[in-house]
Amino acid sequence: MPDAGFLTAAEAVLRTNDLGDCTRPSPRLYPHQWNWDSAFAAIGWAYLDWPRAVREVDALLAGQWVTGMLPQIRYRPGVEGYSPGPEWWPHPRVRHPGERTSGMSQPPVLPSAVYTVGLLQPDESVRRAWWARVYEPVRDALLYFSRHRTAGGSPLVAVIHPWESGLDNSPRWDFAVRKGFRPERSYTRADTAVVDAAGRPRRADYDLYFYLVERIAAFPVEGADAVAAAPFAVYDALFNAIWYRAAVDLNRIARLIGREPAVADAELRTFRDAYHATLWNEAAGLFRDYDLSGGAQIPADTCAGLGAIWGGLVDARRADAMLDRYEKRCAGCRMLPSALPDEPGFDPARYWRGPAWVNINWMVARGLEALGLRERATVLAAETLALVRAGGFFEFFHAQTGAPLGGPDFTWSAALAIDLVRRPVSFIGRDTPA
Ligand code: 2M8
Repeated sequence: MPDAGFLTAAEAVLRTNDLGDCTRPSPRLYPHQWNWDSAFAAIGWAYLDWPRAVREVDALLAGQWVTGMLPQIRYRPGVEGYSPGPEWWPHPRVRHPGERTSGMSQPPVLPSAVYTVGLLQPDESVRRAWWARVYEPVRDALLYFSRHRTAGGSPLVAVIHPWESGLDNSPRWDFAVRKGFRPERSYTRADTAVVDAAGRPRRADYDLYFYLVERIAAFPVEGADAVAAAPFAVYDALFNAIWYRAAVDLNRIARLIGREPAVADAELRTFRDAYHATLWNEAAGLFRDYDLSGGAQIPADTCAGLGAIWGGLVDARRADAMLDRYEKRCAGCRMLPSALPDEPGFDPARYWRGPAWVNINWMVARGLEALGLRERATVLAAETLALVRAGGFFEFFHAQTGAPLGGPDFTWSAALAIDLVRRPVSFIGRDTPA
């Protein structure tokens, strides 16, 4: 498909999912507003209709909690067909009464998205005024994690539900599924009525998900003691890399609007040191996740280990070597499989256990670009666009055949494809405002 037709098709996906102020991830599968999906959506909207990108961010912030937490899901009133619905979260501590949300968060992509969306506004005064308006709530959302989700003196942020990681059924979380937790109440799944169950998490995964929902709804996991005692508490390598990149991007905004840095340089250095000391695995040549209850790294290699490239937590040499090694281990795969085929638990067609995802590719490609690894970034961006051009704007793609899988008309697949076409990776430097 030539670019014009491709961009028109991508725009049609965003318009299909446009609910006025927010964009649902996919028509029937995900009918509410999701946190990192909306951040990616805002980047796509910024090319089509800049004020609409601003509305996307405002809608996401409308669900913010008094603690600063930005929820994983902001429920749309009266919309059914997703489980768990708002009835599983009876006491959302929202800033704006009447908002219904879930009680956990998701990877903090928003600050980086706000930075990018701002840069796509050509009028500097409009850009700066918008950044100044959203700066504080966006900063609160990021700092929520340092204030409430750390333990044992480490600055790394603990994720307390697989859904918070965004990579729900990643083989990294199998150790927790194996513990056999089950919720007290029975639950009904809605997802497998909409898409093929072979591409979704299994029943045992969902038992863990609902068990944790019940727990978190009853006792929020906030503060060092609660984090340390939580049934699921991990330092996710991708989530923490996204946090770091978000802090750096927020500091860039702060500088451009004349505010103090959101996170001081010394704190960033401490965070970076802890990230390397806790999560680097020399034998794998990759970062791994860390289980707080087991007090050890989780022995599973996945795309999350490449998150440091997006985060800017590694230099070009290290990034090059990490990717080289990753690619060698997935011969015969379409890039980037979300889990490695030589690992137990790999499944080329099941959600976050193998298939390639546009958002992961996009983050790694943009990270490579920022490190000056333009050739690698260009190859990955081209592979990503090739998957979408051939298969359509689906949720994910079979790790080996590239066949489109999961939900159709998927928002972030379209939004980030627009970004890759409109701002090719080779144009590094163009995003730096004068
Ligand atoms: C998936 O997660 C939701 C729960 O949050 C689900 O399976 O119902 C994940 O892929 C997540 O990363 C994504 O944000 C969400 C909506 O696209 O779907």
